[in-house]
Amino acid sequence: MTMQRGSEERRMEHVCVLGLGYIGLPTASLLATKGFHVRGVDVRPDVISVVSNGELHFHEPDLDILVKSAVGSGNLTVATEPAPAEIFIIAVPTPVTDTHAPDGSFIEAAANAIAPHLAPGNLVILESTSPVGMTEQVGRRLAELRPDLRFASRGGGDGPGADRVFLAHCPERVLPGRILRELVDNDRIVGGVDRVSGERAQAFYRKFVNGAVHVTDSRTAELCKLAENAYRDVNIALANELSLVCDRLGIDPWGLIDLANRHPRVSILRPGPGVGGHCIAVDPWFIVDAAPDLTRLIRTARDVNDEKPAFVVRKVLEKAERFRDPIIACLGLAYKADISDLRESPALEIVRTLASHGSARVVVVEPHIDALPSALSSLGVVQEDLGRAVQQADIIVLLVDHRAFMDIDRALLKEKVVIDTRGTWR
Ligand code: SAJ
Repeated sequence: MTMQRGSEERRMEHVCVLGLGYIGLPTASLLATKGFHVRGVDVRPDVISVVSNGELHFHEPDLDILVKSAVGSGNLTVATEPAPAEIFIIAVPTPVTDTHAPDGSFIEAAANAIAPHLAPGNLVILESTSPVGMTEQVGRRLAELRPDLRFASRGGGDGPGADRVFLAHCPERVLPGRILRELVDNDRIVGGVDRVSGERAQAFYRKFVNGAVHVTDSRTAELCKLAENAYRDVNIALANELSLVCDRLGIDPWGLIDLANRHPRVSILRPGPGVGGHCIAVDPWFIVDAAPDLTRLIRTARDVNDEKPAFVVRKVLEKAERFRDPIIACLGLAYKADISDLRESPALEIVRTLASHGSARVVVVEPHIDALPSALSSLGVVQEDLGRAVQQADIIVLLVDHRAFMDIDRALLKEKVVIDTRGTWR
């Protein structure tokens, strides 16, 4: 018995991680430093070449050190193709289509890629945020491609037998900017397609997670992740809606919310220029898509948050009317503070709309990126350092509360029109 458990543990040591992005790369690197042999896979050769040199293709605090040590130890190797392993982790993007339906094509491509390498007893874990039912769909796809194997299925045989391929959903929950800490410390939700799949996935996560690992079924785990992000979106929508009311009534929204939050059962988030990133601005749509007739609140929250950038643009243009050839300095492009990620960024949308309006010269300060995206440079937007941008600007729009903008000498702002969308300089 002991022998058997010992050999099982040894077999569990090879992990193949599909997708070396914000979740896959930290996960693969962490596992490699925790005694697993990890194959990291990405379809982009440029990502493979950067990571194989122990470097990063995006910014995340301290991740460079972890990746270097994982690659340097030889426990993390990277390639564009998967290899046989005991555990496969799928961590690829799940965007929404133009009609706000979930796009599972990257997950399907990952399933297609691992299918030839699967063997009885393997565990396939879907970490990508997924619409309800996706983990089972991955199982069905794999079963089509590998009719020679048995796959765990809901309501299927629940015996302990190691002869089938196990399937679980374990949604990632880490906050960009704090990924390494949260990867280890956060509780995890593990949803098995059947009971044994859940237990196997739980045993795996317990090897490197300090938080509790809660087991449920795959559909509950899928909806749980979506519910977490929808909760945050709805809360931010309340803050953003209050900020519009405050603007009309001449009240400081951040001060108001600070006071309201002194109530022991009130915890309103912060209003801002809108909600960005690849998670909160996207995932609530998966719930709406699953039950459009039941999700008025979630949908409205999405609309409220999506309309906030246009409100900011109107405010800026109103102020710009006072000047003949105004220069607008926009501080920050990322979707939130102290990161370089521009995905779904409201700041980017605001800068693009202001620049396309054509009535002002727009300069941008974004300390976390080297070059502006072509969507902005093609409109004549230029990047400046903070000092020069502030000095030449008539209007300063603070879009992201990067630490770099906090300690600006307030005297420099005195003669300027300042629009602070984050309440940073209050
Ligand atoms: N934002 C506000 N006001 C706030 C908080 C955030 O306007 O008070 C804005 C941010 O500026 C940003 C957007 O919301 O544009 C989203 O930022 P975020 O920090 O709330 O969340 P994400 O998208 O970076 O990460 C979220 C996290 N989910 C939750 O906190 C419930 C993270 O734990 C998830 O792992 C991640 O989504 C994901 O990958 O799903």
